[in-house]
Amino acid sequence: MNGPLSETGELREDYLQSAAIDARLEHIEELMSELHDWMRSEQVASLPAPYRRLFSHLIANDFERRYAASLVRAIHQTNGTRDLPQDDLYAAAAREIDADLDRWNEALPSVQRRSPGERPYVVALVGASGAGKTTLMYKLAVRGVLNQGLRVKIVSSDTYKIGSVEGVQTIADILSVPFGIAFEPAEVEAQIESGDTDLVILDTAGRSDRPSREELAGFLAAARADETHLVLPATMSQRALQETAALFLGERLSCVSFTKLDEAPSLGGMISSGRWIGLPMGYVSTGTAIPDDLLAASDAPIGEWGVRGVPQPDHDTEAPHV
Ligand SMILES: Nc1nc2c(ncn2[C@@H]2O[C@H](COP(=O)(O)OP(=O)(O)OP(=O)(O)O)[C@@H](O)[C@H]2O)c(=O)[nH]1
Ligand SMILES: [Mg+2]
Repeated sequence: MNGPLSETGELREDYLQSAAIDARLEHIEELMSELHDWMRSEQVASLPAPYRRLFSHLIANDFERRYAASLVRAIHQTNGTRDLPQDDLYAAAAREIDADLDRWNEALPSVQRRSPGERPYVVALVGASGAGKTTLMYKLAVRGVLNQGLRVKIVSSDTYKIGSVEGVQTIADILSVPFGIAFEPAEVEAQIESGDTDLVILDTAGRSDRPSREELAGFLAAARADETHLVLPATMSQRALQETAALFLGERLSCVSFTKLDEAPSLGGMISSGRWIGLPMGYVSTGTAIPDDLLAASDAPIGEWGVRGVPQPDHDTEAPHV
């Protein structure tokens, strides 16, 4: 039988599989042809084969092509005609990426205990819907309590989603940290000032339409945060990351923290868009375990992960997840 339909009139499984393979092959052919053009336009085509392979590898890992080419050319310039094995080339690329990265100096270790009546240190989290802001808030809260011995309060201004307030209350109870809800910007200051706390972490709603962004600006103005993190998932494409980041760049942002590195098929998009966004990298989140799956970007081998992939998290499976 040659047609796509089986005797019962359904699409044949083998037909579907071969159609999928054809589509994949077509995509690979397109990519190869683009790669060839890019190598020529980015002056990579004339480099020795191992460098061209490194370029292809970086492109396959979603690095922006100009950046991938500049990395490869820089490594070639440093090493001249020396024939480096692939492993050394990958290590050199990782070093080059790390040297390019601007990383935020984690402030939590230097947050002082506040005297009575003194305003706490405020960290605000903004960003894409579902990015992992609320999860990051919980992780930072536990980190502040356990690692720094701080009195931490979590404050949420996300009152839109059904169950979000109850959700924060439940987790705050489990983590034994006080929490507050701000329905209006005017309530933010009261939530920050009330209680003897050293550190307040403010979570916001991940809505990015214009009225919501204006409302967010109101919350941020009221919070007068010491640091404001733009939170974005590393699973987004470079283009989506940049488009989403652009919506928030009008705010006074301190850094960009990336989440879901464990689920990202590659980190080239995250690293390349991070350079485009132009903010230092704050934290990176590598899973849902609280607070284990969180690293200050300055402690994370981002270059290595960008070139060789993120290792699967190896944490205590008993750690709480949300
Ligand atoms: N795999 C993985 N999942 C994560 C990570 N961070 C958060 N998540 C999950 O992503 C989902 C969304 O996380 P939230 O923290 O609710 O995201 P949010 O930014 O607060 O979302 P909104 O409030 O809807 O804007 C949840 O299921 C989290 O468990 C991470 O680093 N890795
Ligand atoms: Mg949330």
